[in-house]
Amino acid sequence: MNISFCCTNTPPEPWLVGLRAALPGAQVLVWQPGDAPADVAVVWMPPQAFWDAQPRLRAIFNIGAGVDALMAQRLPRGARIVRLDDAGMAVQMAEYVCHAVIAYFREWAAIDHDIRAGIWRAREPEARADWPVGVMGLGVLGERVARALQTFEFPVNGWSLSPKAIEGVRGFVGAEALPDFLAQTRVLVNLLPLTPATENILNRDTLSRLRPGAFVINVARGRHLVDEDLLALLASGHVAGATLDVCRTEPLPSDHPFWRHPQIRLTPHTSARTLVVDTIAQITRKIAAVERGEAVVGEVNAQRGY
Ligand code: OXD
Repeated sequence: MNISFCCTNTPPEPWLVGLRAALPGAQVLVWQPGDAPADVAVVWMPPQAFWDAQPRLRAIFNIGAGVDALMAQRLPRGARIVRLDDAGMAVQMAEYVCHAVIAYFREWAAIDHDIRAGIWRAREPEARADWPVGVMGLGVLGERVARALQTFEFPVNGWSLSPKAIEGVRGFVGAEALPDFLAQTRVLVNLLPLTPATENILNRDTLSRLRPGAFVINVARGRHLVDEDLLALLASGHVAGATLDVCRTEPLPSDHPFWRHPQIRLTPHTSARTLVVDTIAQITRKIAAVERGEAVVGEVNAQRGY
């Protein structure tokens, strides 16, 4: 079996070493133009030229959770497309989101501000019932986040495109349930896949429906959020703060207002990193399943877009 590795912004060495050790019968190469076509591709944002040189791929493994960039390309027909599912990302996502929610709930920014000003002042505890967290997108990562938030006893609601039952999480399904879901949300956590149906879903209309003084945590894709609408709602006070791990353009252009906005906390797309060892173990298992013609978790439905 020939495996071609074509991952932008990813040092290839640990991947080659790991894949060769896990699949000793396979030839694993970093793709170069002119290479013979491969049977399996391991990719992250490859150029279109890569796909155009792959007439016989059986499977494509995306080493990230989101496949929106792939879905925008012309892919070889007949190849099964598989995204990472968990592989050590879900726990990272849960810790990132819980950290952000708790920082808002416990008013850490205001406490820091007081301490720097030499003020020793404890804040009155707020009722958790007034802090319902709404998780948009209940895939592997969303479900783990929803469960983790429950351990801190926040009321957790979930919104998804298809029904998803998670114990203790009140589920809202589909477009008609969205206004109701938003109206009950104090902290909005976005973990949706990016598709034409979800692009710009965080906009003036939807964000205005959140409870006053809401917080927004976007850990999915920058193109879910209309930047100017968030800025307007922060200015009006309807949204009190935002934690953004993703931006429409990454790295964020240096003149973008998000960089220096006092109510925005930015991180450089770091909420859940791909872990090489866990990912290789998962890809190895899934290659074996694909070769046996079995179903694999995380297989992308190209029609649906995720
Ligand atoms: C992603 C990832 O899909 O980092 O954004 O895995």
